[in-house]
Amino acid sequence: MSQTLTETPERPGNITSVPAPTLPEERKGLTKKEIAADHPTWCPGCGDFSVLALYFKLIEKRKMWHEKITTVAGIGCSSRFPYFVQAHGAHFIHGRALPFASGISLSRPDLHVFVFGGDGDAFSIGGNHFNHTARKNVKMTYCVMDNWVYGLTKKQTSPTSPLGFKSKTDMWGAIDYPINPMKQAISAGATFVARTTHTNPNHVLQMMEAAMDHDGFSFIECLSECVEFYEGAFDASNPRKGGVFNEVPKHHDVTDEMAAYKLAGEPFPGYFGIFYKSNKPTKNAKEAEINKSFQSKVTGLKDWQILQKNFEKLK
Ligand SMILES: Cc1ncc(C[n+]2csc(CCOP(=O)(O)OP(=O)(O)O)c2C)c(N)n1
Ligand code: SF4
Ligand SMILES: [Mg+2]
Repeated sequence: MSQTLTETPERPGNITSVPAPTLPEERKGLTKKEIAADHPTWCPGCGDFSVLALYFKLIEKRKMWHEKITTVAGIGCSSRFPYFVQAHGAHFIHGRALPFASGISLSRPDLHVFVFGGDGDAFSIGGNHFNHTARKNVKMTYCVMDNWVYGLTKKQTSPTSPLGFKSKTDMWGAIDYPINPMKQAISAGATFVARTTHTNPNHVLQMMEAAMDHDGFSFIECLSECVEFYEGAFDASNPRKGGVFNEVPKHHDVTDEMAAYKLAGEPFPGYFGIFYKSNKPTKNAKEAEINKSFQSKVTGLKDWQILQKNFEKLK
């Protein structure tokens, strides 16, 4: 990978007039030591540790640099993620990580935008943002660490909690039908939809790499056990606990939306791997096209100046 600081696109203000520091063309990738920030405050044994460790591995393996990645999250145990990454990022508002990340992705196409969060953050309070970011095909990778419960607020029913789950909000057992994250992602229009589990590190890394390489909105449902409030939830998917880890069948056609939807409907533990992948133009590419065509009409203006002119016209 040949990244240089000077690749940063032009932005408002005088930022681009500052000469870029002289750096060697090729730099060494970051080590885990350089990318790991604070000591994670999760409970010992929480599945989220594994997802974080694999994110570090991804950054190390793909030789990504601090200024080329951004890590965004909402609120929740899983959403503490950016605190523990020594790089740019934001621990944002509950359920609002995706619109925030969309802004970054659209204005800084040179960055890899990663969003991490929980099932509550993604599918309850952030449910609408999930659908709209997926349908707009904004380029980013969204990894939902699904533990089937609200962990941070100490055990409420989440939209993925199964029927009968006893929690502080459903003392007699959950009565609302759970959503199926994979079906939701496919039907919302996500162009990359995959499923993995924290107990299979190689598989998590494989899915993260494939998602990152996808040009579009890539979604990963990563099962991540909450040992405090839903211990054993995913044992049936863990061979070390007597369960089964079934990979997506080799003959599955990832471009077949109906086949992906059918795969998503298999009862737990279901399948793990890439369910769906399609190549549709991203919102990023479409907006860049609009900017290009306007720039040819108003020579010398920057993207933000075109935007300003358009706002003035609306007055
Ligand atoms: C607007 C708003 N409503 C509610 C909350 C309280 N709250 C914080 S995290 C959370 C749910 C977290 O669950 P999930 O997203 O599944 O993350 P987990 O902790 O399980 O990783 C809730 C309801 C909040 N912070 N902000
Ligand atoms: S409460 Fe659950 S999700 Fe939160 S850190 Fe503890 S084990 Fe992890
Ligand atoms: Mg949760």
